Amino acid sequence: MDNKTNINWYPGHMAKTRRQIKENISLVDIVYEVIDARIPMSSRVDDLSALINNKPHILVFTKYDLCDKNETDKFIEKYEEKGIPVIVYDLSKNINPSLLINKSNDLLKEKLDKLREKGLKKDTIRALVVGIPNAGKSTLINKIVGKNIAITGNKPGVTKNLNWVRVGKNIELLDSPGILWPRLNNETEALNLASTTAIKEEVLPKERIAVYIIEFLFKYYPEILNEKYGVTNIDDFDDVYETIGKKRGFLMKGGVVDYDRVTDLVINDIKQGKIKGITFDRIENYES
Ligand SMILES: Nc1nc2c(ncn2[C@@H]2O[C@H](COP(=O)(O)OP(=O)(O)OP(=O)(O)O)[C@@H](O)[C@H]2O)c(=O)[nH]1
Ligand SMILES: [Mg+2]
Repeated sequence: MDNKTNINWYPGHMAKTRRQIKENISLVDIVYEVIDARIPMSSRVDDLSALINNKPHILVFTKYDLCDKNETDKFIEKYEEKGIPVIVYDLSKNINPSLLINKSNDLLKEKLDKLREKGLKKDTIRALVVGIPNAGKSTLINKIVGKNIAITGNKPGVTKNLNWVRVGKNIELLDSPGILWPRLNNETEALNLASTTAIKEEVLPKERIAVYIIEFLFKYYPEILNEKYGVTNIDDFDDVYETIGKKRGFLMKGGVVDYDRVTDLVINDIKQGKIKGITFDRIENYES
C-alpha cells in the first residue's frame, strides 16, 4: 500500500471520458480547466498534461462567490507565477465571456498568425472544457452561450457525454463529464472533494465528512462556526452535535438529538452555498 488513500471509488465512466478526451483532443485548440475556487489545489485534474497533449491551457476558477478570496487569491498568484493563465468567475451571476475569449485569443495568437501567413483563415476556436465533477463546467458553458444549453445540477456526474456547443460563429466549446483519478492523493484531498460535492456522498461515510467540515471551520473560520452553529469549541464531538441539534430543534422522542440530521445539515449548508467565504486548500500545503 502506498501513501495514497485506499478509498476505492473510481467509476468506469471516468475512464471512458478520459479515453474520449484523448480521442478528441486533436480537434481542440485550447483547454479550459474548470476548478472550484474553494479547492484551488484539490480540484486540479491530477494528470491533465497526459490528456491534453501540450495544448494551451487556461485555469477557470468558478464559485468565486463562495470562496475565501484572501486564500484563493494566493493560489491565483501562484499559478500565474508559474505561467498558467487564470480567469475567475462567479457563475451565480451573469459573466463577461470576453475575459476568457480574449485571453484565449492572446494565447493562440502565434498559432493563428502562422496560419494567416500561410493564407489559411481560421475563424473558429475550439475549446475543451474539462474538470472534476460538479466544478461548474456546464454552467460556464451556459453563461458563455447566454442560454441554458447544457444540463447542470448540484451533484457529481450530471454531464454524461462529450458535447459540442457552438457560441456565435467564432467559438465552439466541448463540454465533458467530470473526471477524477483512480486513486485520490491523500485523505485531505478526498475530504475536500467530498465536502464540495465533487465525489458522491456514498464514497465516504457522511459523518466523516461532517466532522471534517466542523474541524476545518473551527481551525480556519471559528467565527463562522460560532455564528452558524453556536459552536465555540470542538473538544468533544458529542457536545458539538448536541449544541447544533438543540439550536436547530433536531430532536427525536424524549428530546434526544437526531445526529443524522445534524450531519446532513452541515453537509448541505456547504453544498447549497449557505456557508460563504471559505477555502479548504491552503497555500502552505502547495508543493511544486
Ligand atoms: N454559487 C455558485 N454556484 C455555482 C457556480 N458555478 C456552478 N455552480 C453550481 O454548481 C453546480 C454544478 O454545476 P455544473 O455546471 O452542473 O457542474 P459540472 O462541472 O458540469 O458537473 P458534472 O457535469 O457533474 O461534472 C450547480 O448547482 C451550479 O449552479 C458559481 O460560480 N457559484
Ligand atoms: Mg456538466
